[in-house]
Amino acid sequence: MPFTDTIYALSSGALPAGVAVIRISGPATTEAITRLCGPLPRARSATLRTIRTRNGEPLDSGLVLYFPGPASFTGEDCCELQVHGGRAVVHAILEELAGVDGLRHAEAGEFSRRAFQNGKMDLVEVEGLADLIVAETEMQRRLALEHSGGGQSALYEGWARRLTHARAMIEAELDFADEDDVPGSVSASVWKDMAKLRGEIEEHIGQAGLAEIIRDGLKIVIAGEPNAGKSSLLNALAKRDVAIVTEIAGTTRDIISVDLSLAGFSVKLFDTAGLRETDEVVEREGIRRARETIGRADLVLLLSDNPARFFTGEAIPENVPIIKVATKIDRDDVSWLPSDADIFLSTKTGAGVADLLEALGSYLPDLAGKTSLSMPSRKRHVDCLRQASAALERSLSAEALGLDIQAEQLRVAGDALGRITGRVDVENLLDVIFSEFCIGK
Ligand SMILES: Nc1nc2c(ncn2[C@@H]2O[C@H](COP(=O)(O)OP(=O)(O)OP(=O)(O)O)[C@@H](O)[C@H]2O)c(=O)[nH]1
Ligand SMILES: [Mg+2]
Repeated sequence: MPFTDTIYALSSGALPAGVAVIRISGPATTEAITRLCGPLPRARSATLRTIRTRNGEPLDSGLVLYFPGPASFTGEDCCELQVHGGRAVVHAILEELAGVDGLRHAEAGEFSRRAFQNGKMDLVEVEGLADLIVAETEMQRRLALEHSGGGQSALYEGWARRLTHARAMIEAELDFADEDDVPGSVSASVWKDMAKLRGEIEEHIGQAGLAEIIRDGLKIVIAGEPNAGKSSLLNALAKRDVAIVTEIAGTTRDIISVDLSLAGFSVKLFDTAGLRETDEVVEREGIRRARETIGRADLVLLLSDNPARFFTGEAIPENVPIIKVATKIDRDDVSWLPSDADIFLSTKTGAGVADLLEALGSYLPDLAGKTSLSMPSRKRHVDCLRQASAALERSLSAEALGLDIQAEQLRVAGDALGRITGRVDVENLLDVIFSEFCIGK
């Protein structure tokens, strides 16, 4: 159903800026262009125009780009005005657009919503686009591009097509078994492919953890006894003075986190309160929060400035890897043996910090040789994939119940895949049947 409203908004970033891009989409786009910029420019080519008020007063001059629908981002008539990025300039142009009949300011995400509803993008591509806009690391960019560029959707659609094809074969066997053109026992090859498909989906689901690390970052928690040098290490890695450092044991109470980019990955580093028994109410709450954060860590850096006092208590879950870090090695009142810790560092002299970064790098996923980051990036995708896999499994194990029950589960699997992209398959099975065989000759 076409939208009646025409929407506009500033699509580029914070003002002031060298250039600002104002986007318009909807049926009254051409009217808005002619009102503000004179005769309609040639489609899809940048044209320099003066932008004027209804009284002919110039507001600015800039490039006008007109994209007639359906070959546009939203699928509707669209226009981009590239103007000078001053606050007053943009404000005046938006005011002028507000005065054109049928135009209103766009709501958040409304251009993309129209693109989805007009079939220009599917849900995975929309989500990928949102991720691409907020991507901060190289891996986040690559993952988002895989989704926004349609690579992921093509994979899911390919799987959905295989399911449809399998159902068509089964329907053929059920309905036209006595016809000569239907190869006998079609099912054997179908079930082989369905078993293979289930394996592919399961393998794909297995990549979800990696996608989570890329999207949300590897959670590294700095833990240890009070005064071990945890906050000093956070500041050293963040290269700024984020956390308070004092010689008083029990300085840090709240969880302090900083985001780092390490070898293209996002890393979230957490500084925590030193772990010890205490009656002090605020510190006790800090320690409770520290334990909670440690419980959700992907990796713990366990710090101590004394080999005899490495805290290895119950706070760290068994499956979480630990790097033991000896701190303040510049001091000569403590002597360390190589077996006492994994890394030896001093934030005062900077010694060992590079070793620690290298060690952290080895905990990042190894993507060597991976050219595409084809993996489910959201819980929503994983849920649908699990449903598809479970339905496939039910279909494969329902041999005794008959072909029609098996085919029904394949339909359920296909619908689950369709929900990921938002395009539930409504293909006519018979189309497939007739194109594969010449039944009905
Ligand atoms: N000599 C030396 N002193 C250090 C080093 N790193 C930290 N310190 C000192 O150790 C003391 C404690 O440092 P913090 O970083 O506050 O220790 P913390 O583990 O965060 O302490 P809490 O927050 O109380 O748990 C401060 O006086 C720091 O200046 C180092 O590499 N060498
Ligand atoms: Mg601290």
